[in-house]
Amino acid sequence: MSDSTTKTVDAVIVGAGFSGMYLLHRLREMGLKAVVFEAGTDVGGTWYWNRYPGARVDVESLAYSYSFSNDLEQEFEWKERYPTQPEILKYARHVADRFDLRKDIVFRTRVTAATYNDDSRDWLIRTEYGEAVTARWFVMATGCLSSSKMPEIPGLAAFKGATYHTAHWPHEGVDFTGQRVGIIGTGSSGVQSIPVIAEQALDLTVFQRTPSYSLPARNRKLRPQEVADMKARYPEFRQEQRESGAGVPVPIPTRSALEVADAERDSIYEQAWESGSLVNLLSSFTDLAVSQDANDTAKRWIHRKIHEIVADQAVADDLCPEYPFGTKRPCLDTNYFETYNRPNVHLVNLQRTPLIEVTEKGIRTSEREYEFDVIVYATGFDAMTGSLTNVDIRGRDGLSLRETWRAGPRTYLGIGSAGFPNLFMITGPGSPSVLSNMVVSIEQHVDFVADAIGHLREQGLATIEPTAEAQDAWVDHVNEIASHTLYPKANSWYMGANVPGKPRVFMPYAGGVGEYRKKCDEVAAKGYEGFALAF
Ligand code: NA7
Repeated sequence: MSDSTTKTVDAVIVGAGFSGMYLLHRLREMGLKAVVFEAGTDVGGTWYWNRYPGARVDVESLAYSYSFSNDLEQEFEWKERYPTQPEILKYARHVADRFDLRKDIVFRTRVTAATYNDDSRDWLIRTEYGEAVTARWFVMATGCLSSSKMPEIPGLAAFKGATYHTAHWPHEGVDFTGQRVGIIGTGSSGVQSIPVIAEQALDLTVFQRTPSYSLPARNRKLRPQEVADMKARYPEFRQEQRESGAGVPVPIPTRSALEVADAERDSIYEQAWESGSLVNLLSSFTDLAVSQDANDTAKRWIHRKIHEIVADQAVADDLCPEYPFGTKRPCLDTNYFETYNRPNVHLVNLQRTPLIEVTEKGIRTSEREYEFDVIVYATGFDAMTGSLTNVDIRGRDGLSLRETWRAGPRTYLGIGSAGFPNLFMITGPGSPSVLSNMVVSIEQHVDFVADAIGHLREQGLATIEPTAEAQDAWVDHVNEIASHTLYPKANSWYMGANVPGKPRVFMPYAGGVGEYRKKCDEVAAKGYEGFALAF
């Protein structure tokens, strides 16, 4: 229930990452009063929290940036091909300053609950401090990788040394000099941080449950001419991004991996490997994502590369993934596999010797106890749904989002969920989200949501909510597309498989950014078809 002390705004946005910032800007331009709640002390979202050594984005800076302001595009000077976390954070802060966003962002404040009131058609949003705000529009701009996850092993609190999670890295950094370090996790955060930690630490032991496919980033300083060229053709490039499969324009493959001779196939993989672009490798052929035989060619080729780089062939064997290439998020690295040639780096294959517990002194596997000064958890996230279900969201008649999604997330377009009027998700499950350049998908969702709100206001309408039929059809469509791919074959966070007890459902939409945008545009053009709009 709201009371006289409850503040009222038009929109409450949760999260001041790339989504929340742009949405705040859009809504303000439309004349709405919006407030953003952000748990961190600054903007940046994922790039605020993930400060671990070596953290970088795996999409090129000139493509991983907002397109909504030509002035912003022209004035910001990216320094590196794949920017570091500090550079991306600098960009986010620049955007916040440039568009004067901070005045409507409440930092250090976590939203804990949100309840829809069917009479007033408003949401009542509560923060951890008991503060309450009512708003007609409630937007979860909480990101796909923001609810971090510790491993499910006994004794986590027993360890007497220092403990860090890559997603909650201390702002002042960590000095590993002279330290014996253990790291659990070899996803992107592990793959990026392991080479950097290894250079400093006395000794680094990597605990690997599943190996990652990883490609050398071939990062470098941007050349002034390429920056100038891109700035000159940004409008055209942005359009290509929007129409592409993953928000990164690449030539569309025309041939199956199985219809070319071995030597030619190898040379195509080699070129992609040398280019330092994941999308190039993923789109080498038409069928890597759908045919096991085609995918096996890429898998075998990458295995060969790993065996060429890693001197100890038994270690190389352990570093070779068995699941199909691309079905878990592949990584982009700098000297990852090379790091295993260092004498101070050791790999523990948890598939052979599983983790048993964390002890006072370190980590015990089924084989032995390892002693450390520091343990780093690079154990990832309760991805895509965690940050949504962590807030106690109650829709019509007290319907709980957490309960409704117990068997897996159900959305229409990854934007809304039936039973939750005026609740929007930015890059929610059921949208291309994590299978794409996030900034491209974020801008598309923010524009969709802002336009929908504008449409409702123009028409004097109060609520928008997916119909159950449209939602069921969309969920079926998302599943249908996934079922034609190899994605379900891996135990990935796309499938919820990294969180014990989480339902195994392929969460992102694998139909591609361009196709998805067309669908959303059609929905909007037909007066928000599939949504019920009401006075
Ligand atoms: P990821 O990719 O989810 O990686 C987490 C890693 O931690 C992965 O290797 C996991 O093994 C491992 N893990 C998680 N829980 C455990 C337990 N209980 N025991 C042993 N090992 C465990 O998260 P990241 O932060 O690296 O990257 C997230 C995304 O950020 C990335 O995909 C990019 O999009 C950017 P598993 O594979 O589950 O067997």
